[in-house]
Amino acid sequence: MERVCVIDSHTAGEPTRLVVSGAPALGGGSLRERQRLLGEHADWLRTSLCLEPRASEAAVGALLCEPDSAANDAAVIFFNNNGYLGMCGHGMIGLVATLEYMGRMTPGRYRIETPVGVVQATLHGRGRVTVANVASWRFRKEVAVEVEGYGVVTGDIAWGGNWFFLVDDPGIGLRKERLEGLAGFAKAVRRGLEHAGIRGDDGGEIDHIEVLGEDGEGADARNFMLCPGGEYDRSPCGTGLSAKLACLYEDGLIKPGEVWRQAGILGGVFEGCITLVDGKIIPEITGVAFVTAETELVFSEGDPYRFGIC
Ligand code: PYC
Repeated sequence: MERVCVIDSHTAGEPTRLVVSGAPALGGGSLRERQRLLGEHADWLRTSLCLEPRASEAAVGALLCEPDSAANDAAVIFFNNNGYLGMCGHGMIGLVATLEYMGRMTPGRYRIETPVGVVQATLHGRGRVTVANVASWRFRKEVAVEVEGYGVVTGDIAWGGNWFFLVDDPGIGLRKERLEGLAGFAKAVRRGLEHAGIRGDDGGEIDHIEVLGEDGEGADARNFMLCPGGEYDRSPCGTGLSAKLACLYEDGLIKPGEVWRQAGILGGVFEGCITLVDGKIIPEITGVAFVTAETELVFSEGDPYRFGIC
């Protein structure tokens, strides 16, 4: 087994682990095809990077790839402890900040492919990045779902590069001291959605649950985000903020260009606004990432957990 080198960063506390060497060859197919090959034939990369004993289960892995189109600068596949992501906002900020750290990007604007579309990332310098995300929209408003222990709960279903169910805090308290209660509620909501067969408009699973409320510390709102693998997002979640911005715009609560400051459960803030392009909502998310480690993963012969505790 080859050694794999990674560079770690965090964006508002949420880790991103960029593979810089040792990744398996995925051939020259489309990015979606390469994502499929990675999942089917080389999932060891994801499990080794994102699971114990090498990682915190909150880690999002990023594999930098050649773009499908010469019009784009790069392509990336994101993955986590559970599987593969369409897009990842904090991860995109982490990727660009890491490429700056490596001397491979200087301030400017870059077009980066993801399996769900092209995003534009603007590196401002010193790890500060604005991501103009894929088009985002609200699919359904005020969807009622039966949630065990909470009765009927209503929320919106929106796309921000992943599928989200956005629901108000039922009174648990959006504070990190309440993580257990928030996670319990969000997991119950997810089970309720699954049980009721409620999905996104493409039949996609709604695998991110965003619990929202007031911030109380100066931001416009605070969230708790349950990720697909049962972990919570330490950051305000870029794709979740995109989904929220789409809902705010559709409710007439923000105008194009108006800044919305979204705090995550640890208090880190992303700034977001929207622009309209051909009538579509394009969220722009700004945050900062910091590089934390350069690591070489070793796959020791005989180690039963060399590909992670699966
Ligand atoms: O920032 O979009 C995001 C994200 C998705 C999952 C974890 N972070």
